[in-house]
Amino acid sequence: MSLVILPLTIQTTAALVSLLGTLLVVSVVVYLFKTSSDYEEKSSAKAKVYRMRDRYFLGLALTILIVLITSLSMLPYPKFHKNPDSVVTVVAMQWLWKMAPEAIAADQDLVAFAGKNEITLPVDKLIEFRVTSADVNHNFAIYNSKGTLIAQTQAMPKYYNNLQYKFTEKGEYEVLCLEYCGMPHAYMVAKIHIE
Ligand SMILES: [Cu+2]
Repeated sequence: MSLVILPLTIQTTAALVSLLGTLLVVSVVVYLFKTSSDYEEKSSAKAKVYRMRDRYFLGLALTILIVLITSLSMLPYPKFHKNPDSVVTVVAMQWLWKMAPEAIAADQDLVAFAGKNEITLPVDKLIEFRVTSADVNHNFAIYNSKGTLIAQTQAMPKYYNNLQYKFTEKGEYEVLCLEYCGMPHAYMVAKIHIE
């Protein structure tokens, strides 16, 4: 039998930490009950466990609160939202992308919108993608030439998500849909050329 060693990603670390935490709690409870022989000791052990549980709960609540407050200030909006150098409208629909280097009117018919699935944009300029959908939920995801996801946002009907991104390298980028939207979902591909 060979031992499977999982790579230490954030997920496996989190799983390991919760497993160790659970084992710790279980062993303390088992120890307390094993070492208490008569009823009197059992009820005092029970009180001890309850006290521990209260402290554990308070500690956990405090940790979550601190992490929440700290991480909220790290959210990328609207603090980092700047005036873009150019605006690109992106309309997703089953099963294609339409992109055009202009902002569109709120009442414009999205199905008739004359965008293309290929666009050329300048390097080192702040681009704002205004992403929406003409039908169901899609996800506008930009991949670099190495196949690494570099930016993404949800494409939702009747709503615009503004995604700002500055391409620092020239080359070919690929847009894929990251929200399953029907059988040909995987063929929803567009190209961004950065010059
Ligand atoms: Cu899709």
